[in-house]
Amino acid sequence: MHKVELLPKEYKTDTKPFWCPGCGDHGVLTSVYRALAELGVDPNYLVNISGIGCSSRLPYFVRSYKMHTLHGRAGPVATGVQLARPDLAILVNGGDGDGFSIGGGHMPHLARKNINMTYVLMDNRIYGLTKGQVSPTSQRKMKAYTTPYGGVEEPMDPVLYMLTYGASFVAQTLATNVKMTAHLIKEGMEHRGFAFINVMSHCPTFNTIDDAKYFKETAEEIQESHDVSDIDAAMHAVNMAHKNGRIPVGLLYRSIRPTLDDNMAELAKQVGGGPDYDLRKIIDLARP
Ligand SMILES: Cc1ncc(C[n+]2csc(CCOP(=O)(O)OP(=O)(O)O)c2C)c(N)n1
Ligand code: SF4
Repeated sequence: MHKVELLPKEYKTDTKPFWCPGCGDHGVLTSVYRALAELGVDPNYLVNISGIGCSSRLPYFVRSYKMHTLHGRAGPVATGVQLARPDLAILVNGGDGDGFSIGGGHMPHLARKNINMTYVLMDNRIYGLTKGQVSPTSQRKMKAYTTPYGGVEEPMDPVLYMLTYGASFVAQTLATNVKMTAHLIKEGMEHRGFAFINVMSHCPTFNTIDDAKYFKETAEEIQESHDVSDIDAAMHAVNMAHKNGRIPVGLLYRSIRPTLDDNMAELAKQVGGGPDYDLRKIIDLARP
């Protein structure tokens, strides 16, 4: 990673955040500034990529190269950037609808392939920017724009999915806990591999049941004795928390294995690939 020395405020852009007052996304942004400053990430070698939604506006406020892409497509776009330029630090942001509804087909493959990026999902359990429809993480009882009598489906759990998909770093935190969120984003960015951080980020405008108070009261810090290298222990911790009606927060799982760009570089080395490869050898294969 290319490093510089900057203060958190020096990662701000001239664009002032245009989220509603009290939105959890403000806390996520503060945490991103802190994490970048603590790591000393050089903004010239940082790419911040998002999908579509309130949460996906975050890159406008971060001093970096950036892409505000299409709904659900931040992951695949970021994959292209990462493979083309493995020397860049990649930070992806998006919402729960963006990541696990329309983007749900991409998520397993980012994790499975261990693409070297940090994915910070801002989970407000609702579609914010489109004015409050249920998302895949909404509680069933939530009455929202499209579910005036409450929902008819059970929610999914992003961290349990990510553990199953094979993410090499999985964590969960609260937008109101800037210290924990900044620390986990920093660790995620230091991690070589696919790092997934689910941030419970309240939406006071449209989600009245999963508010900041509810998230704070329901969060349960993962015990210090938890072994982060043990996938069974990570799944067990999430399942136990569910049983008790809690949301586990902290680092759940971390392991080291080759990333997709590592494996591609290794393969190219083995077969003698490189920019000077004699293309006539390939053309010769087609000769009768
Ligand atoms: C292909 C496509 N379908 C639908 C939309 C409309 N749309 C804009 S934002 C959004 C979802 C917002 O919810 P979420 O991703 O959870 O982010 P939040 O706004 O809550 O941060 C949708 C469906 C779109 N922009 N593109
Ligand atoms: S609608 Fe909700 S998620 Fe969007 S900016 Fe407002 S509070 Fe935040």
